Formats: sequence, structure tokens, C-alpha cells
Amino acid sequence: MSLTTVICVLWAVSVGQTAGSQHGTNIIIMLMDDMGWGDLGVFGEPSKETPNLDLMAAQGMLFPNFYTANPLCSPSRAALLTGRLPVRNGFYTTNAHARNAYTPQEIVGGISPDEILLPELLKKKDYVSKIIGKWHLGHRTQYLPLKHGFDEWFGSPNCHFGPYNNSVCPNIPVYNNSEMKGRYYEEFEINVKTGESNLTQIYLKASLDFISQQAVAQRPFFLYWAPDATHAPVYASKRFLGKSQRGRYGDAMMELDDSIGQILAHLVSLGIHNKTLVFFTSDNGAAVMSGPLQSGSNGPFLCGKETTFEGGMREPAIAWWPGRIPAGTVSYQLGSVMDLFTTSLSVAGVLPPDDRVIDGLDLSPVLFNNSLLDRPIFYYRGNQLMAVRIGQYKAHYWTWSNSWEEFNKGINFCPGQEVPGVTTHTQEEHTMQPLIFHLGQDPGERYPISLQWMFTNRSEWSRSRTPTPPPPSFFQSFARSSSPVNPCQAADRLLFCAPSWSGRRSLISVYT
Ligand SMILES: *[C@@H]1O[C@H](CO)[C@@H](O)[C@H](O)[C@H]1NC(C)=O
Ligand SMILES: *[C@@H]1O[C@H](CO)[C@@H](O)[C@H](O)[C@H]1NC(C)=O
Ligand SMILES: *[C@@H]1O[C@H](CO)[C@@H](O)[C@H](O)[C@H]1NC(C)=O
Ligand SMILES: *[C@@H]1O[C@H](CO)[C@@H](O)[C@H](O)[C@H]1NC(C)=O
Ligand SMILES: *[C@@H]1O[C@H](CO)[C@@H](O)[C@H](O)[C@H]1NC(C)=O
Ligand SMILES: CC(=O)N[C@H]1CO[C@H](CO)[C@@H](O)[C@@H]1O
Repeated sequence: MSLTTVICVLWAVSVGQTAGSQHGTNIIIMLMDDMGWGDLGVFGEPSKETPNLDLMAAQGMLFPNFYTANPLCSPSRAALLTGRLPVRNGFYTTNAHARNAYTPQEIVGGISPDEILLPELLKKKDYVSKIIGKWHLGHRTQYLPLKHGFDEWFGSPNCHFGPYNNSVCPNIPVYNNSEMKGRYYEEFEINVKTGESNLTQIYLKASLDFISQQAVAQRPFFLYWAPDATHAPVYASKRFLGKSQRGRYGDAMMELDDSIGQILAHLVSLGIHNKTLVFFTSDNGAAVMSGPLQSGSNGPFLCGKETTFEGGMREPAIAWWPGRIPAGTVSYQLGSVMDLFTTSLSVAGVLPPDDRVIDGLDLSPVLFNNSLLDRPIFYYRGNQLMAVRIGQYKAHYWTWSNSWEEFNKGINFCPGQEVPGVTTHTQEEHTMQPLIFHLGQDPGERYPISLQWMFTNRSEWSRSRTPTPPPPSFFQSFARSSSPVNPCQAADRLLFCAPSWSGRRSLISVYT
């Protein structure tokens, strides 16, 4: 065999490996704003006005058990991009027990320079990263997306709150990269009266152009598509206004659904659909406190945005990658927005940072092999661990909707859904006797399970269960005490032991 032949063979092998591996895969994360689990036809929304999302689910994998890391925009987005819980990445409050970290436009802080964001890591494999739409991790120059790994940005540092009209509280700016192009309600019009705005069309065009450019350049890309039309005040362009059975919120939904259909069709027409992972989800539950004209639906779930009931935390989610993710599958995996960080790195062939705790799991075995990974879901408000889900069971250690003071002013996080002893207006601690629900049988969290039932059946339950140990790093991360506790056992004990069992440590002391 001549040297040339050897080189040719080696070359063929290495090319074959590159083509066969998933590295170089494009990644698109479509993150909606305040869209609820129940807003999609595929999850039962009665108007059936999301044909493109329903088709995306039919061609991909649907996740009915997918969660955010916090029921509010900024902490949720920070968790997605860092793969870390807000109590680790800094987007939490300590000065107001169980309040979420709200970031108005006057905010002076933002994402810490010590945090490593997904696009920074993807640079290792020459990805081009763009964010289109809402950022919400700080307004000042040092916190903006181009300082945190993104190569391009078209959008805004915040939601389209307003209109404002003074220099103390100006309208929120819209940027193209580092250049301010104008402001919401001014150069970027939103008519609050009619609900007309072309912003979703502008964000759609920006995404199609970016995808085309990277396809031509044959560079792998990461697109973080974060339009905000479903955040109050909701808007749609003229073609969609008045079209929905659901009113203006539905118009906004229909326009986003149409845009998603166009983005997926664009990938197909460019022939890159089979090397692009697209993941659709939302940042938190529907903002039901805004009333039916301005908010979406959380389906059968209790309450909404700002709360750690299912309506605040459970998100619609679909994964799409023709040829790689089996079409028409439903995964019962308990997933989290933080997993999008770890899964994207895995698909890109980049190792996650090893100098810090990462809370996200690599969902590759779920996406490509329909495996189920054993893991809990933690529900936080601020720095307060409110609840934990393990399997179908959810234990609330604290319950709270909002204060009497706020409630009496007409702000209601659970309109029409008060459940006595559950949707409490004072912060109620249940650490010694958690409120437990079986979410399979009672997704609306209305019927707490009798603890007596749990104790008498405990031994039977543990006999019948063969636990799969979760990745040790995941749990280690929650044990901050100097004497390591096995939090998996602690969680089991807390969920299934007698409340009179003394000497037990609460998850709160174990995990936070
Ligand atoms: C600003 O808004 C206030 C009320 O929100 C209004 O009274 C005032 O006239 C406005 N000023 C300008 C310059 O538009
Ligand atoms: C955005 O800025 C880039 C240069 O940074 C420029 O090439 C592009 O045309 C601009 N796009 C818009 C819509 O202004
Ligand atoms: C939206 O775009 C259309 C067509 O370019 C234009 O006629 C309309 O005035 C725009 N509407 C707003 C609210 O900017
Ligand atoms: C993607 O599909 C095209 C044909 O549409 C095919 O030529 C190519 O090999 C496929 N790529 C992968 C990674 O499956
Ligand atoms: C795929 O799933 C099967 C059974 O569901 C399991 O035995 C196998 O280990 C899994 N493979 C990978 C690579 O996860
Ligand atoms: C006391 C009690 O509630 N026992 C329950 C244990 O679980 C079985 C089903 O697995 C029930 O039938 C029992 O009522």
C-alpha cells in the first residue's frame, strides 16, 4: 500500500467519522415569553390555532413534564444560558423571602462576569451565536449579550413595557448588535390600543436572514430566538389581528406559530434540517394575573407566573431534529430549561465547565434513545426552595401565592383557582409535614395526599421500587453541608417518612 493510499484511507475514515457524528450540529432554542403549557393545540387548547407547533411535535418529541428553573423571566433565562439554578448564578433575592428576582429597566446589575454562558462555550467549536429578541439579564453595557458570548444581537434588553415618556424612565431600547436602533413605542411601534406591532415579523426576518447567512458560510450556528409578543401588552401584526378565537393573546400566538413554521420550513429548504436541533419552550407559566385578554393558558395546572404551583413552572416543550429524534414521540422525562445548556454542549461536542456546579442534565439519551433519566425538579422562589418533584410526587415545603396586601389591590396570581390551604396569601411553612400531590392523578394540585397513606405503604413502596441512582454530581451539588448527606435518600425520607420522625433534616437545610 502506497503512502498516498494510506493517507486517502485515513482521510476517508476521518471524514466518515465527522459526518457520522453529531458535532457541528446547529442549535436553535426558541424561548417564548409568558406562554403557557395550555396554549398549544397539541396540549389541548380548544381553538386549535397552533398547526405549526402541533406539526413540530408530530415530527419530533413532545415533553409534557418540562420545567423552568424559576417562574419569572430573568432568573429563568439566566438559568437556561448558564445551566445553573438562579441560587447559583445570582438571579435570586435574599432580602424578600420567596420574592422572585425582578429586573425592571432601572436595574443597575446584571449577569455576573463569573458566569459562563452557552454561546461562550460554543465558541470552542467555532459556532456563530445570535440572540434575537429579549435578553433580560441586565441593561448596562457590560451586561449586554455581545459581552457574554453572543456574536450578534437584534432585540432588546427587556420586555416591551411602556409606553413611557420621560427621560427618567425612557422607553426600552432596541439594538442591532451594539448599536441602538430606536426604542419600543417610538421607532419600533406598538399600538397599545389596537395591539398592532410588526415586531414578530421583524424578529422572524432577522432569524431567517441569520440562518441563510450561516448556511451559505457553512458555519455551525446557535440561534437563541426569544420574541416577546405573548408578554403583556400582547401584540400582533395586521395580518393576524382579530384572527383568533381567543382574542388578542391568541392573535399573538398565531403569529408566533406561523413564524415557527416558517423557520422550520426554511431549514428544510436549505437542506440543513437534519443537522439542526430545534428546541421550543417558554420562560415561565402564563401570566394569568394579567387577565384573559392579555394572558395565555396553563391548561389543567394551578395558578401561573410568579408561583411555584404547576401553572408557574411547567412549560410547553418540543424537540425537533428530523432523522435524529424519532418523530411523533412523547417523553415523560422530567426536564428543565437548564438541560438545554448541557444538551446543547453535548450535541456540539463541548464539555461543560468543570470548575462549578451545573444543574442541567444532558438529555441526549432521552432525545436519541427515548431513555428516562432519574432526577428531581426543584421549585424556587427567590432563594426559597418551595417544592420538589420526584417522579409523580410533588412535595410543597412552603406555599404562597401573593400577599394579602397585593391581593387586596386586585393582583391575583391564581384567579378563579383558590384552593384552601394551598394557594395561601401568607407564606405557610409545611417543612415538617409537606403538602404532597400526585401530579399524574391530580395535575391541578387540589387534593393533598393523606400522609397516613404514605406511611403505611412506605415499606411496600420501597420494596417495589428499584431506584436508579442519578448522576452523583447532580446531587453532590445540593449538599453544601460539610458532612456529605446523600440527598437522594434525604429526599426519599422527606417524601415518604413519618412527619414525627425526629432528627431528620429538611431539604431546605440540605439543599440550600
Ligand atoms: C407623559 O405622560 C403623562 C401621563 O402619563 C402625560 O400627562 C404627559 O402629558 C405626557 N407628556 C408628554 C410630553 O407626552
Ligand atoms: C446590523 O448591524 C450590522 C453591522 O453590525 C449591519 O451589517 C446590519 O446591516 C445591521 N442590520 C440592521 C437591520 O440594522
Ligand atoms: C407594519 O408594516 C406595515 C407594512 O410595512 C406598515 O404598513 C405598518 O404601518 C406597520 N405597522 C406598524 C405598527 O409599525
Ligand atoms: C441530510 O439530508 C441530505 C439530503 O436531504 C443528505 O444528503 C445528508 O447526507 C443528510 N445529512 C445527515 C447528517 O444526515
Ligand atoms: C437505550 O435504551 C435502552 C433501553 O431503553 C437501554 O438498554 C440502552 O442502554 C440505551 N442506550 C443508550 C446509549 O442510552
Ligand atoms: C392504609 C392504606 O391507605 N393502605 C393503602 C396502601 O396501598 C394500597 C394500594 O397499593 C391501598 O389499597 C391501601 O388502601
